[in-house]
Amino acid sequence: MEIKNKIILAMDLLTIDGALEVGNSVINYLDTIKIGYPLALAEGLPSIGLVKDRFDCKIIADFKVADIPETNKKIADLTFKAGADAIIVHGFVGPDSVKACVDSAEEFGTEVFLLTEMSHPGASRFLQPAAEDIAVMGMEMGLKNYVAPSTKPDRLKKIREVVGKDSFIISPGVGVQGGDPNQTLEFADAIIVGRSIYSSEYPEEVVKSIVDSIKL
Ligand code: O7M
Repeated sequence: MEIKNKIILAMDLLTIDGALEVGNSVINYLDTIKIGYPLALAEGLPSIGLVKDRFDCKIIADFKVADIPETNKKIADLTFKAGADAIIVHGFVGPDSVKACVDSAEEFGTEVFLLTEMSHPGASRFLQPAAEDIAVMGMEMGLKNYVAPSTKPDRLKKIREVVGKDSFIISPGVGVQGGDPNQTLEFADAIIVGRSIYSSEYPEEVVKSIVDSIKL
């Protein structure tokens, strides 16, 4: 996936009006927006199409899909029908569950991002020991897109080693959670940034300063 300025905005706002306001102020600098449960549960699944149409941008639906294959397929189908260009899927549920989302993406001509490891401290207990194996599974399945944490550069580096230079990694945790854009982009292809941008009084200035600071 081509991502302008290597920045994905995590649009975790609770109203569509708020999301459109933030989008208006930053859309000159980015072309990819991540919509997850906060906005989709607050304003409904149509918020995906609404944001996509308003800004003519790509939408990555962050539903961290983690169910049995049959249910995963329904979730992915509904998400892509709503206009998402990609969906984020948990890897720990195993290859059959992930494949159900891949099958859906193939039908819709869209993409799957496989979540390997997470950025918060608690992820070290259960997910971290499995993360490299999850990445290996992704490679065995022929997946190209991965999510790995910016808050743990050593782990991000490890995941990059497993998936190789031709895979595409997006990385959350930059800003409020402590991740650094340039350090992250040593191993990731794009950063995901939420609160640092949308909670700022001046979102446009924040995005501009991140873009300026990134050695593209
Ligand atoms: O910049 P923030 O911390 O406000 O937002 C980070 C976003 O990335 C937010 O939408 C999280 O749900 C998401 N995220 C993480 O913060 N950590 C992870 O390990 C994974 C994700 C994510 O995007 O998963 C796909």
